Amino acid sequence: MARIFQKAIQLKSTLRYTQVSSTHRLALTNSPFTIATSHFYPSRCNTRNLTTKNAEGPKSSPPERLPFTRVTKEDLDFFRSILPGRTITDPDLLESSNVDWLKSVRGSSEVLLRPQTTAEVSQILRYCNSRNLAVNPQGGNTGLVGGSVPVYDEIILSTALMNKVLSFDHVSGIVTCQAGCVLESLSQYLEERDYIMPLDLGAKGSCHIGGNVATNAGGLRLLRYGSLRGTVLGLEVVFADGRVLDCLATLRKDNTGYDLKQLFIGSEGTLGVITAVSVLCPRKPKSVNVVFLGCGTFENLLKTFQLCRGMLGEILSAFEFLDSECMRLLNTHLKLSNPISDCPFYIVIETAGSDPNHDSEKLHNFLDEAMNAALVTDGTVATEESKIKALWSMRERVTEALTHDGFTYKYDISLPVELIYRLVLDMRQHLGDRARSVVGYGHVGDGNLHLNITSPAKDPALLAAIEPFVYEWTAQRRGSISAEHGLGLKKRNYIYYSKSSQAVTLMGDIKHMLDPKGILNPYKTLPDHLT
Ligand code: FAD
Ligand code: 2HG
Ligand code: ZN
Repeated sequence: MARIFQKAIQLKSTLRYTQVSSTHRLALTNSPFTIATSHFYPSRCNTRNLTTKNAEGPKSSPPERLPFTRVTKEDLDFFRSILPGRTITDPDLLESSNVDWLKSVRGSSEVLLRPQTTAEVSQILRYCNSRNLAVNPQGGNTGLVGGSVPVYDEIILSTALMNKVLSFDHVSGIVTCQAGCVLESLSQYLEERDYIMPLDLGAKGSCHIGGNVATNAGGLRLLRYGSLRGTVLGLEVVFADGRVLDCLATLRKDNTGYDLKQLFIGSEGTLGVITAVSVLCPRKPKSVNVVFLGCGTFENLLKTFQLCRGMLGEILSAFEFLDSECMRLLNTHLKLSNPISDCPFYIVIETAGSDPNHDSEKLHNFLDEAMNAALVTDGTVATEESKIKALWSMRERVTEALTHDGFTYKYDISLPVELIYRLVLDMRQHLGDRARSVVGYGHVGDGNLHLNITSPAKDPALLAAIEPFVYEWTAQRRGSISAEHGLGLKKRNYIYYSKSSQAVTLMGDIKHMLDPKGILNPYKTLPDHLT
């Protein structure tokens, strides 16, 4: 490990090897962050694609409660009869399911259902549909757009007890499991069998595979293994009326008709409840290296990315970045110290391959080249698991650090990669000293920027300065206003910045066909006039 950098040091003295001494796991527990007393609602919208139906633009006021039935004692009796001991009505136990991870959105559900089987999910939905009771599907509740918690009194249907692995094929590496398997547990299960999940993200200790599929989560390995749209081979889904759609294929190739599972990947619980998933998993790499580098300019960071793709090729598994403002928040709020010297930008590169010598050589050649071209100014490398984790935490824990900085306005933007940091610079200039912090980090390899802006408290004037500026900036460059987190409650009315009115109308038609009463995750994903 050190050898790579020792050789590098001989070539360029500015780059040094630093020992990373400690590891940190993401704590998805209570943060001192204040819970907003009302929902967060977007205030404006571009009128670029608005039809006459919504010509006034999205409302800043909360959506009104739709006329769903309120849960009665008879309803509770029914739920208790099919889910004895798993029908939760104790307000203390319901508390954490009513509030999102960011503590920015709160619902007031009085019932949490914890089914264990697909048959139970089917019974619940058939009943709710017949009674016109609204339902909020919930996985690990780590979603960042307010989609995972009720808006009003929707019944929460949790997949927490649907956590069984159903089968694993050692030859193909295809795992089939229930939707409530926690991503990290699945990863451990697979690693014991010499495979890994194609997906990894900072919330892995809490998020469920069903929630990952429902949000089409991207994460840290998308650059290497592609999106869940490619690696999910099959799904089992329960419709709003209780019918079960069995698309739980375990085939890599199947062109018989429409690929229906794609409708549910990224549908955020609005079209059906995902109850089981089959996923194609890569082999566990025999050698993993993580490099943490410092860069003087974003231009050099992009050049490093290009060089890296060319020289590391098939062993490159992640290329992530954070700016110096993120580093400041990690230092201040989480007491994580910078493993290298201070720089405007930091890069986390991971390689994963099958031959340690071959990978070392490739990495070493790449680092030589990056230093000789003066693209990077400092760096450290890790091959040992605990040190790898410590370096990754510098990237994975930025979201957590932000929750300690104040009220956070989050933007998850997809753009041509050369433009991603320009938005951060323009936003800083646009806001002047009105924000506490304006930070940029994300998945460079995927052209995905996480722009986060904090203020001491919720600040409507600041929000009005950020939006619609951020959405217009993105739409003008044909970017996406939600690269990987989805639209949920918070972004639903901004969909027209990234999708044509024809596309949104078709989405509404599909929603109506699969869930005519609109009981599944109402007020989410689709704009108000289609929910
Ligand atoms: P939840 O939050 O419970 O739900 C999310 C949405 O999916 C909701 O609309 C819900 O109704 C729906 N849903 C959940 N389960 C089902 C189901 N079985 N059937 C139908 N609908 C369902 N996202 C990324 O894309 N990349 C990242 O790198 C990333 N990093 C994160 C890091 C942190 C620290 C945190 C807190 C979040 C991060 N996220 C990231 C956000 C992300 O969307 C998720 O964490 C994850 O995919 C959500 O899974 P979950 O089980 O928590 O779903
Ligand atoms: C990440 O990549 C997540 O770390 C979270 O997608 C991003 O908090 C965010 O803005
Ligand atoms: Zn992300």
